[in-house]
Amino acid sequence: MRGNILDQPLDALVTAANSGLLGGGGVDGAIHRAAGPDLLAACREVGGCPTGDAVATAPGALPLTCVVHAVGPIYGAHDGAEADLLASAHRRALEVAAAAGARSVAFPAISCGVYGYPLAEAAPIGLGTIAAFLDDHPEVELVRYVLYGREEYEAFAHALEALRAARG
Ligand code: AR6
Repeated sequence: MRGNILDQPLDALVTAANSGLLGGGGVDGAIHRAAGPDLLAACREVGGCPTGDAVATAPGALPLTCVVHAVGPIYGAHDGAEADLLASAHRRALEVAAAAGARSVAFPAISCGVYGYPLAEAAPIGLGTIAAFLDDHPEVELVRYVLYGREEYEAFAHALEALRAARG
């Protein structure tokens, strides 16, 4: 759906973090502002997270099971490993959300803002990775992409149609 991820009453919100986990702009800035200083304190305790990985923390002031900090790749900065890193950031985000007990998870378009990943390339990678995870993990009941702008929404809607057609 199109919207602001902060308006989603799901168990876990995924944020598009950097590997220092010290907050930033974009969706991460919005989530940190809404969650308050306890979220940054929880991130400081974790200390960091490599690209392609994710960690769950307590959600600060947000009424969630957890916030999941997923670190996507910077487009063009990983010698061709970008697609694998984007897929693993999604997979790990779902793994740590499920391990924290979340049954519903909201995702932003990881790496598609400051990190420059083209929407048309990122959308099928993210959606395909999530669909494959859900096939094997019935304990996660709902995953929702929350796309901020019209362009993001259209790219993901198009990729979802293609994925549905491919999966029959
Ligand atoms: N709800 C949903 N999506 C949003 C929201 C929101 N409230 N705000 C922005 N977006 P970005 P990245 C979309 O730049 O590319 C940060 O500084 C936005 O339109 O947030 O992974 C981190 O600390 C875009 O489609 O994340 C890192 O340093 C998507 O969220 C770096 O940026 C992701 O854009 C990560 O860059």
